[in-house]
Amino acid sequence: MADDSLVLVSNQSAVRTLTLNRPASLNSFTSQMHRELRPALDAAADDSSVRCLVITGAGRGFCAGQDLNDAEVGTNVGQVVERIYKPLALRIASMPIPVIAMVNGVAAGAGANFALGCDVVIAAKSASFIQAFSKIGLIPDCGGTWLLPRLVGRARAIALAMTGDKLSAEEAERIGLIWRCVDDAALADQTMALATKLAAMPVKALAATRRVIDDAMTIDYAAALSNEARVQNEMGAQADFREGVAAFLEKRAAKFSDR
Ligand code: T3D
Repeated sequence: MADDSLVLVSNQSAVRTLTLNRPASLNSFTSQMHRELRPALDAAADDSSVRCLVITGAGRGFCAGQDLNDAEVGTNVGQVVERIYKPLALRIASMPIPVIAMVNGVAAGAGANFALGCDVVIAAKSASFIQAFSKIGLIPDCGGTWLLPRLVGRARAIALAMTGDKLSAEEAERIGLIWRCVDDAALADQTMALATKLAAMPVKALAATRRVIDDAMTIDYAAALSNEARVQNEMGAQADFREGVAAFLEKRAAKFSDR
């Protein structure tokens, strides 16, 4: 029987994949999809057997942002952003495990910024990124105003956001908006290879790495150095650190378990 969930959940060893599942509308976000997505993200965060999360879309798109037919559109856009997109972006940024966006097709509006907020973005060559907001009289949301200038600099951030032009995945990789662009046929395998590799690593330290790098963007050099000392102190007290050092000295593969 077909699964009519709007967020499909699958597991491969320690890697969980969430697939946005409204392919006929390029997986644009509806209220119902958000009602399924948030608990699915929380469940991945809370399940200690999950050590890396992959997010992708069904069909030919990744996510076309807010569904413009959804009943909530036009009521109070600011409230939708405050109530839905802000917590969504913060949920991704606070995941205790690495999160990979596997961008299989067009990512537009909040769908683009949802992807860009993930730790690593891998896109198929046929995929594209569109800051579609300007075309409907809005500004970038779901973290776009914060992410874009940090990823590609102010000049490109403003031009991308103002024009709403489609950026190919190859160009997105070239300007540093995403980590990598790969052949369509290789997308799933290359993403799973990376996810499997990250899942076997000390994921607690990987999540802390994201945190300190994000912190460093808003504090001065001395404060960043102090932050490194503080978080390193936390990491140094974890079993993963002891295991990593022991494995190195014993010339064996490490088995990390902290989360
Ligand atoms: O409350 C709030 O709104 C605040 C939050 C805002 C956050 C946002 O995300 S605002 C930005 C919303 N997104 C957009 O404006 C993007 C709209 N979509 C497009 O511009 C194009 O669809 C794409 C450039 C993404 C892809 O173009 P293309 O030619 O490959 O596909 P298409 O034919 O336009 O779309 C295929 C179908 O998906 C089509 O349906 P149909 O005609 O086959 O029945 C199209 O209407 C539907 N679709 C695509 N995007 C959306 C959508 N339906 C509803 N909402 C969408 N965002």
